[in-house]
Amino acid sequence: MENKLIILIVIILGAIAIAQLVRVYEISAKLRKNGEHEVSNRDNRLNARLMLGFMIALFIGFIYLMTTYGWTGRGVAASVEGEETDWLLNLNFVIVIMIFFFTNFLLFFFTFKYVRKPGVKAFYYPHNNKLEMIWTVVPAIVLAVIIILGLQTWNDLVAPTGKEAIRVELFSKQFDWTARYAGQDNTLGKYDYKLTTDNNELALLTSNTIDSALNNMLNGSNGISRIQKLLNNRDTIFNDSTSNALRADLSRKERLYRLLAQMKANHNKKLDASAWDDIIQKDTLVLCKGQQYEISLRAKDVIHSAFFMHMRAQMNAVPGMPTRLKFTPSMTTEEMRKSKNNPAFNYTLMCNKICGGAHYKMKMIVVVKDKAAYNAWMASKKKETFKDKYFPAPAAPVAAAAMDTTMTN
Ligand SMILES: [Cu+2]
Repeated sequence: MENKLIILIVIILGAIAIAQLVRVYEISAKLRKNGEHEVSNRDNRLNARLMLGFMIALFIGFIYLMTTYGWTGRGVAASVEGEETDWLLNLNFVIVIMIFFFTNFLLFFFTFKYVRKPGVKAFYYPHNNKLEMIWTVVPAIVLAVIIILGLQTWNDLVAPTGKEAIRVELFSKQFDWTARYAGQDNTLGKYDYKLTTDNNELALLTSNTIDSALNNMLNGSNGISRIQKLLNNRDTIFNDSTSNALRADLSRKERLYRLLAQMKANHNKKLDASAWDDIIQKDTLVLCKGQQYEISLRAKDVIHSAFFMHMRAQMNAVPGMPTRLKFTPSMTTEEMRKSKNNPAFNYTLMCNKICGGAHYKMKMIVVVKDKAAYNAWMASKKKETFKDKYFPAPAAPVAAAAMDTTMTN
């Protein structure tokens, strides 16, 4: 606090000092009886040389930063697709840096070279078609090349993956990620938000989860039966706002109940298997080197964005709008640790959309293993499928908190 005050005072005093200096200069110019617009030859030449000096300092500083912080400061890409993206970004950097040097050289060198000289009149040169043509056509071509290459890379990145890609879903909510592997059949089970219950956080769609959601809606602690009972109880008198709220809640739940009943009627039991074998994984996302992944993104509440910085992959997770991204890890965590000379390094998945108060800590550790280690890890998860986790639960999985989360969606 005190530091800030001192800094503020210094800034204010500095501004006053500059204003005073300008005043002094103006008065002294008046005393010398020439206007301040008449700059002496000596001043002009000094300024011209300073321009040149500034240019050299700017270029040296730029090159120093580029070499110290490593070209673009990104480090190596950790995915096959990321290398492509990096190549494109590097190309853009090369173009931008060339233009940076060229235009700044012209700006400062010309101010130096064409400094005002006594007796020399400025050359009047209003128009040149050829020049106009050059500085229109050349940037147009360069931009076209950048855009076409960019579109190609983008199309590659969002093109559907083949069967060999492993399907993983990332479920995002304030403020964490949950990964769901497609399991043995490599097909992600379907889901519907209305099926959200305590032991089915990802709202996966199976015959059992529909039954359980129906049961919950009817007999849950805040279910339809209880609200009806409350409203019909003649011993209790509610004020208007309470009874209106109860009635609104009841009609919403009845509507949801009808939708769930419809879902049950239309449900194809054959779909159950694709959901049962899914593996739900919190905290750590484990991936296999050299294996392509198709990552589907889902958001429960607000827009999040899955950002795999080292894989150069990012995609928004939007409520109600399925999105996906794909990449193939090309370096294991161990290899990256060695290359960075940092034994504590870990890949991370971070949320890159400011999604609320704890956005900054919405992340997941990503571990890339080689094939053997990955397969061993997968094998260890075999008994942790959605089915394994769902069925040890009590037969009627109704919990007080479940109702609330279901209903506020
Ligand atoms: Cu987020």
